[in-house]
Amino acid sequence: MANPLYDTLFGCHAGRDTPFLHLADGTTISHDDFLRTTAQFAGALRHLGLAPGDRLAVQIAKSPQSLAIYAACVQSGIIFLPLNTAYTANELAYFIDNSGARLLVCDSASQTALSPVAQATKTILVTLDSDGSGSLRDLADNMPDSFDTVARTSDDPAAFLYTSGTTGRSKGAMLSQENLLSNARTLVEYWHFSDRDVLLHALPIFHTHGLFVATNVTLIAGGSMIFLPKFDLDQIITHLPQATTMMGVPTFYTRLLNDARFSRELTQHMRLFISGSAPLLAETHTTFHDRTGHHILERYGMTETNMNTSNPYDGARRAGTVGFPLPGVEVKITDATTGDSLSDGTIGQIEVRGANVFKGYWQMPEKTREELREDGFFITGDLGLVDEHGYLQIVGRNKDLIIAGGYNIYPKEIELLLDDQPGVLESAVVGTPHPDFGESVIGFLVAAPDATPDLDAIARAVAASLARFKHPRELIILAELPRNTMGKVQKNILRDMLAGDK
Ligand code: MLC
Ligand code: AMP
Repeated sequence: MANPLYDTLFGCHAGRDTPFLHLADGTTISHDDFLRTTAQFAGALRHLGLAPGDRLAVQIAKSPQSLAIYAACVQSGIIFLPLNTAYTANELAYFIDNSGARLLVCDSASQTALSPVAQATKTILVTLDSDGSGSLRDLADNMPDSFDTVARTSDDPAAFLYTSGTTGRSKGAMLSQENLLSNARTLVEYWHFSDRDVLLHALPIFHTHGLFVATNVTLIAGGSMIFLPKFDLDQIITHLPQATTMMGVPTFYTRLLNDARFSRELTQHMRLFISGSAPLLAETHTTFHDRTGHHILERYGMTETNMNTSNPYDGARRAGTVGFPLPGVEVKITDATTGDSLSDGTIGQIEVRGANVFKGYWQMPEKTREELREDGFFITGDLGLVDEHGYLQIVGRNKDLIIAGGYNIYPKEIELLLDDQPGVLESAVVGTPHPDFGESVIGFLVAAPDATPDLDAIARAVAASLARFKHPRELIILAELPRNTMGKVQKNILRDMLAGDK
């Protein structure tokens, strides 16, 4: 094949007038219409001077057009770099600079804020709004609705997804065509997807879950998606009767369970509910089954690896577990110090290997070496064990990470900013249980000698710099941070303090 990812996801649908996207307003976009739009965008990107291997960054609202930009990148060999719409201009500056993106596509509302970033990095800036208008669309309108697909090999990079690290510096995970393709093919089979499936899609498309799992799986299966701009309870309830499957983060399921309209009748026709990106409480799994008769299928993945393990489609879906290694994926539990494999039932670090595992971090060979072993095993940073039934259980993390509503938040990034604020000597950021988001962010501060930190001013500084979902929901001043004999901050004590407050 000339371009395996394009041919398998998109090209094979050429000429099909079957529905691909069902929109909230009742209109439908066919596979063929979607491909024509894709070709026009690919033409526009070439017209702007982008060549295969260039990076294209997008920070735009979810829409059929924004999905077509992804397809256009695949068709023209451009590396797709989607960014969370909540990121501030300050956060974006780093991603653009680090990736060397040639083009940035943004909403017209953020054009003024992002112009200086684009100028400083010599990046071309174009707009595309959720209603489909914008300077990129204007350009695309003048392009032919067919495009000669650029040849690529399976090893060529298809996307960079940025993921933060324990040092506070984000790393661009390089995902090849093969990484994406092998995983999506496996998932189609494992979860029994077919062209009869209609996936209720309310996830963002700037992360692995909404883009590479939900979208790629639907495309390979030849099915369609009810493509909602975001998670909205009323919209989900309205559209569920037309869907056969849904994928979501645990917050989706707890919110649905909190709504009396979410009943057995409403979900009776559904084939499958899938959860991932954060731990699904065993209690949510059980309550969901009691209410609907469905066992949510929980799976485990990450940005660097796509999906690693999954509960079975036909066998028992066990609450509190993430199931078995997917076909073609090896999972082992190792001792964090020696790297030796541990026996079943013993907690250790989770390592994975397979065609799904990424190629490394963009221009960070040392970081890559720290996490990706020479033999191909990737050290996930998650801690787990294989239980007596052979199912993988994730029991904790070896990395300092908070997951809120399926978004990863690295405390270090927030601590570095808090430490810089006037009147602050040092800080520590921890996650605390939250009924809706799973976890939420709390900041602890120690005042500099004879200083009184201005908490309002600090909150304003945080707001200017970091996406809203990373903001500490509370800032607490302490006389000192609890430390062990090695001088390491004992975050477990801080978390216990918060638990004691309740
Ligand atoms: C929004 N807010 C959040 C938040 N999302 N706060 C913490 N964590 C989040 N995830 C804040 C907003 O800033 C706002 O704050 C308030 O909550 C309400 O905002 P909203 O826009 O109305 O929120 P809502 O639309 O309800 O979004 C919540 C959500 C959304 C859970 C539906 O975050 C979501 O779709 N999450 C999915 C993330 C995802 O796809 N992760 C996959 C990563 S891939 P205020 O105070 O201003 O009101 C991965 C690999 C794998 O992990 O295995 O899949
Ligand atoms: P990300 O970097 O956003 O891809 O997040 C990946 C992380 O999400 C993993 O390393 C896990 O810590 C977590 N994760 C994903 N799926 C699950 C799950 N089903 N249960 C628990 N944690 C999960």
